[in-house]
Amino acid sequence: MSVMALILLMAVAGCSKEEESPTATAVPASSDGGSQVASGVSAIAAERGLTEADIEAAVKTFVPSGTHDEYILFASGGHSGQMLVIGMPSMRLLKVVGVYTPEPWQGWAVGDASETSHILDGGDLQDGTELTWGDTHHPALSETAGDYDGEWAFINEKANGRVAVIDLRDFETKQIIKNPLSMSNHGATMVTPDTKWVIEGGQFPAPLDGSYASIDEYEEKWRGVLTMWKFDRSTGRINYDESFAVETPPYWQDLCDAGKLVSAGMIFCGSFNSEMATGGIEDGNPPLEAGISQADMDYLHIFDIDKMTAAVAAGKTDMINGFPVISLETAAAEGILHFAPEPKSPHGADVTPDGEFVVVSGKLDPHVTVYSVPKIKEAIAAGATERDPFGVGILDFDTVVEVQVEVGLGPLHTQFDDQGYAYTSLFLDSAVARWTLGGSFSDLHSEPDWELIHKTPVHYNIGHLVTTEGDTVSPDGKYLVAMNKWSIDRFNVVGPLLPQNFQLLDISESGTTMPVIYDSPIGIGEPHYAQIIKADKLNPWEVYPEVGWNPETQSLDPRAVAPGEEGVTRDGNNVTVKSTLIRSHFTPERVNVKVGDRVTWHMTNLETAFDATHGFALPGQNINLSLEPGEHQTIEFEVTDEGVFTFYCTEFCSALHLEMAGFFMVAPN
Ligand code: K7E
Ligand code: CUA
Repeated sequence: MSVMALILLMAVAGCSKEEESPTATAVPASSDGGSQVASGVSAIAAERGLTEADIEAAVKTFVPSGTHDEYILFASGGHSGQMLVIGMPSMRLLKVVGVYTPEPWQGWAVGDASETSHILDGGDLQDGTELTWGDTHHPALSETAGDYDGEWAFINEKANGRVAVIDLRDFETKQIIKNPLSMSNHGATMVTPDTKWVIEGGQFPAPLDGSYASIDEYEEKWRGVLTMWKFDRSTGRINYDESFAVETPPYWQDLCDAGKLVSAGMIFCGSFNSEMATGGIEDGNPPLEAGISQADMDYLHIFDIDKMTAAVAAGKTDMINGFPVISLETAAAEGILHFAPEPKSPHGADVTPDGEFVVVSGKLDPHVTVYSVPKIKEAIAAGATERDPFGVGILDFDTVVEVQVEVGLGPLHTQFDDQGYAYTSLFLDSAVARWTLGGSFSDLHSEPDWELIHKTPVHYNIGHLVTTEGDTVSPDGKYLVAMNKWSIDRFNVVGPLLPQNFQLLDISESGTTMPVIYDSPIGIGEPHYAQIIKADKLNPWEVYPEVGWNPETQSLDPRAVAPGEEGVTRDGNNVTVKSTLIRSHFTPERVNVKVGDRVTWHMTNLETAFDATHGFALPGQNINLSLEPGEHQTIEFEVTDEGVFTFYCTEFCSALHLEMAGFFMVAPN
């Protein structure tokens, strides 16, 4: 069925734009005014029990074969440790980028032999413990002047406190860094509007040097941390030596957002557990979730980047685990950190596109609290009148809050569009709330400012939500994706572990029209957050720029093998193999080694054709590589067991793909 036919059908059937009309009647099978095409479609619709709203949703999301999606969603892969790349509005999964977990299709960090394994090793614990999974939460796209530039992506890893850099020329992970001070993070990753800094906010406090301290010393010795990673676009890497951290009180720091425009240079992080509860239900204490939720207010953390870098330049840092840290005392004294009270177990802290407001949601408060950045600046200039037990200045709530808007139960995160609306996820209501912004957004909408306009039910238990280019200075406002934690009855049952449900909402119309138009099951981890970029802002390579390209260095590899250079050479126990791959053979096809040899194997894919990827599977050695057109890889491993092993290509690359193989023969020594 074609889009044209569907449009025809809607014209014939007088399709209504009313949303959320699951009870609407199915399209009648016979249509008196229609063409044959339309009646064919209406017959299908009748047979399948589709309503007019269903057909409208289908037409909005259908991307015909051979055409491309308008937007690309970069979603966290949750505890799969990966990052998902999804086309919109079709919601087709385009790629799962290997980040913190080995990914065999991409040859990503499988085994110990490859260079990608060494990138993953960059995130190993200080004692050398290898990590083979991660819990990703918040991807961040690189920005120029506050707008996505399509060059880089960053993503945090909550469970062990890591940050990764992904190059959007080839959608591969290039760097993984382990935080030297913390075993966890959460307000990560966010970037400043120029991507000079990648922000890694913490979550669970602990002594920053990794030592033991009794829980009775929680207030005295356990600490939180905010880490500022300096990103260098010229190298495409985080520069560890120019990075630093700020010590924070042992409250549980949560989501962060970087200021932009009027708030550029500021960082806002929510927190909970100002109570400094430490649990101990087994000793008769209130359980953690009750202890943490006692106080009416927690603290929005407000950081000043210029004051941080001035303190670092002035040498006002301590070295902890070899990493410069601005102490809590210095942060408080120099005004690097201020607090603003925030109500009832806050979660999200989101800066509006003009940078003028920060929207905070308390999970146990039906309101969102909107802070005014100019008022925060004035209050800081006037001097804080109160201080927390660690000496951090607390700004007066009523002085810095612009307004509170009642939106519904369990508000978590907020996103923005181009019509002057904000969208807040309501976990307990299982809904997306649309409400109006004031200030510079007032003229964009026709309704009164700061007012709830509409709620669309979602299915179910929404966590984050994300709008098209919603974190930039100029959101597009076309689509919203509700990232729902539970899917319950929405899909075929696939056993007791259910997929999450990304629901696509059309937010292009104003007022109360905001229908769900697609359900997309996510059967890999629990994605928390995502960002959506206009697809034409991305400029990825179709093939590597030159034959012999090393994706780890993003340059021509001096070890690349040219046709005619193939062969096996031996120097004592060191065997060097030089291979080329092209449809449909490996050269050489016979590699003879002995037990105890150390093998260095250079492999160059000579292909320059779009999509002509070859794989390299070597049984017995836990090796699988993906060599994309032009790619060079070098692997190194030791041979411990005799036998004959047939290596083969793992990508069905040609009619004679099954013949693309060779023999790795290990003789006894
Ligand atoms: Cu799941 Cu952003 Cu980690 Cu909220 S966080 S849902
Ligand atoms: Cu190369 Cu299959």
